[in-house]
Amino acid sequence: MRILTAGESHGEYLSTVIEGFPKGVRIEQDFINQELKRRMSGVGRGKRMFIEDDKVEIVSGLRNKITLGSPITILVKNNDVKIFSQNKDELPSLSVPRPAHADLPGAIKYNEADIRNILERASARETVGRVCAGAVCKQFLLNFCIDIASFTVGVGNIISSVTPKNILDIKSKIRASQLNCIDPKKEKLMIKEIEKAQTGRDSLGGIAEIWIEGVPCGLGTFMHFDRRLDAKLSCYLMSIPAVKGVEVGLGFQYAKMRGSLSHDEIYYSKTKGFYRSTNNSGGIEGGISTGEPIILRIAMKPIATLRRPLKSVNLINKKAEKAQVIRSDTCAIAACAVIAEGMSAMAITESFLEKFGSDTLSEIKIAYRAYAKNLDNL
Ligand code: EPS
Repeated sequence: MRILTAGESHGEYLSTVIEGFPKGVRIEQDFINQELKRRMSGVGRGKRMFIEDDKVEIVSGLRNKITLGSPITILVKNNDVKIFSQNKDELPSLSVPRPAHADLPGAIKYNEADIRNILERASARETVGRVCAGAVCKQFLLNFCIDIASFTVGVGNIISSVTPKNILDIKSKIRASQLNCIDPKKEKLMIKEIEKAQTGRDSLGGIAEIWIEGVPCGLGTFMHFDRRLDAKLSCYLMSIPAVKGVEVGLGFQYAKMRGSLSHDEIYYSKTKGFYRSTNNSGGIEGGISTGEPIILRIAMKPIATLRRPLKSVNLINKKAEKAQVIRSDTCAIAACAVIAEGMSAMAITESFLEKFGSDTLSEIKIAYRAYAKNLDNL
């Protein structure tokens, strides 16, 4: 499976092409729209979210909602269109880069004096396409009872230590949250923190946790570095704009602990087969899924655009100037978590298809059942 996204932040459409996706999978457009709606929500999002009404048009790859095995093309129309492929556009050029954004390295790399030509593609608006692809993958995975959820762990230095029981628990708790959070007490403080940053014309990052349940033991492999499941997941999560850290299971905590106190001991029972009573590994050992829930964490840096701008230098005259102030979010960790779910769904689907084949859902189901039967007989 290959996934391509295209489109500029203020171009006419954002588009996604999914190639190599199995034939015979039912895809509900409403499911994708729901995921897009989740991506737009969360306290701290900017004014653009009130302008857009992200909804998909699926223009290839489906017949009567069922995938044909041909490339799937998904379009999302932008409401805030300012650059047109034909006519002269309405956007002013920008020449003072924002620290921490792609502005300066992008302008240098592409020998560009107008930062507008860099930021239009570097904008996190591109993640609309990823959420679309993720939502398609999620619907494939549900055929095998593989489900994905996420929650906000922290905003700035307000960190929740509440651990969910399972995905059902996460889903029921985030329903009432304005920040994709499972800890109502800490959520209040997180919202206050965002409001303070808003008043101070500042920005914030955060931490989110992603849970993936139902993955059988055996996805990914140590046989080659790029097929390790943890490597693939980390790569996909790290590719989300503003993500600067990824942890699998205990992650950085492992480094402070002894093996005797940190490794998941192995048990066996006739009903469960092999199992662990702890899951510090985050459900992946040796680059292979263990069958336990996969647990990942991402750290997002504060949004790069500040309304109280930082020091910068004008690209044209090289004089010191304050960075460009443009419309942006104050905090987007809740949205980032939804994007992370989508990226995780892509990575798991790729590894799943690698193991069980990729032509048709019915063939994949046969291969999966045969493998699952073997697991039961262990
Ligand atoms: C975003 C759309 C963008 C930004 C934001 C996220 O729209 P606009 O630039 O028109 O306000 O609000 O992008 C960034 C944070 C960024 O750094 O580029 C979106 O749809 O998620």
